[in-house]
Amino acid sequence: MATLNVSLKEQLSKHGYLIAKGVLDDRLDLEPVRQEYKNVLDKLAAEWYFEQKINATYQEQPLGEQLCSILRDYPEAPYYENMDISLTKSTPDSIKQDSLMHTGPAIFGLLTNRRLLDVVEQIIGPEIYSNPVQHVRIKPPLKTVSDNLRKKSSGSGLVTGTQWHQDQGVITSDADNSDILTVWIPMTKATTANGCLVVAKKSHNDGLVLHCTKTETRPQWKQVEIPGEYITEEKITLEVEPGDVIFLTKLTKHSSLENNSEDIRWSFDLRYQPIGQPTGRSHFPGFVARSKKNPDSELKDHKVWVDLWQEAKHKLIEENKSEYFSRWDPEDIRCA
Ligand SMILES: O=C(O)CCC(=O)C(=O)O
Ligand SMILES: [Fe+2]
Repeated sequence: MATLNVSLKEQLSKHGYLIAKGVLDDRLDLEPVRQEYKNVLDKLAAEWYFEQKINATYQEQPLGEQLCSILRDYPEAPYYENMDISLTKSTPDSIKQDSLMHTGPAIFGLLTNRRLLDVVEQIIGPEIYSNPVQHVRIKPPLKTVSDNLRKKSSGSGLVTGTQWHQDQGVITSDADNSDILTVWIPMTKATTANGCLVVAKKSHNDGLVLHCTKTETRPQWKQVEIPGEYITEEKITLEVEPGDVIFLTKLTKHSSLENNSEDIRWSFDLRYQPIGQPTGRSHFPGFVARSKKNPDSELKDHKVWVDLWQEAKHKLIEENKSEYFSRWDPEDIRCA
């Protein structure tokens, strides 16, 4: 066990990324999540059908097909905001009462999954905090994405490809010394054709590089982009299968390709860090996922997690705050 500990950590610190094969069990770990998301989309479809935005609920179709059918009728359907596991929105206003996100029990199950945390523990140790920077990315085939949906979601990387960035570049600088680990989980096969992750090999050794706000990017998005000339390293496409997990350091430069396939491409990205360090998203709630020192501090109750997000949302509404922030100056002359 001890040698394995050293080896995963060493591999990650050597290359800036790590693929752990077969960490999760399809039936036990991923299937409940798939079923939960099918219910989420069915519920959204029922609402949109009631509002006469779509011609049918397409409930009998599998999730990928159903999403494409919905987008055919309702090309701007904001499905990604309702399904994300964070407060995400498509308008530049503040978080509102009806701002939605998904916090179902299967997601809490994934965040606290024992098999996943066992591998995370090998990398960051046994005092594990779930960082609230977390997303679901269900990306329809690019050819089914309308111009409006593409523009509306542009920069979020939740609907179309993700621009080159370092994860440290999209958190607040108070967490620059936190050891945040990115954990990327495929729910469908991730291939070059359907928009898998691309990493720049050994790109994590030179600190944080310049990120620029893309002109096309609407100001509500915190997502920014590393200019092409800063990506000098070898680019590696990471094709993986459900059950595999990709780990990235907070400084690894990465992006994802467009989905040029015929079906959806679906992944989660979660973050973990040692307990007690700033998360870089202080207005969102994290929790103790595992603690060998103080097992009683571990969050076990899904309901409490849901309440934490509700409280965070109400606080943001009260303070009339937008979740938007960026550490990068949109006027930076180096970005011209
Ligand atoms: O899956 C993607 O498109 C991007 C994921 C990403 O940027 C991340 O996991 O940090
Ligand atoms: Fe990222």
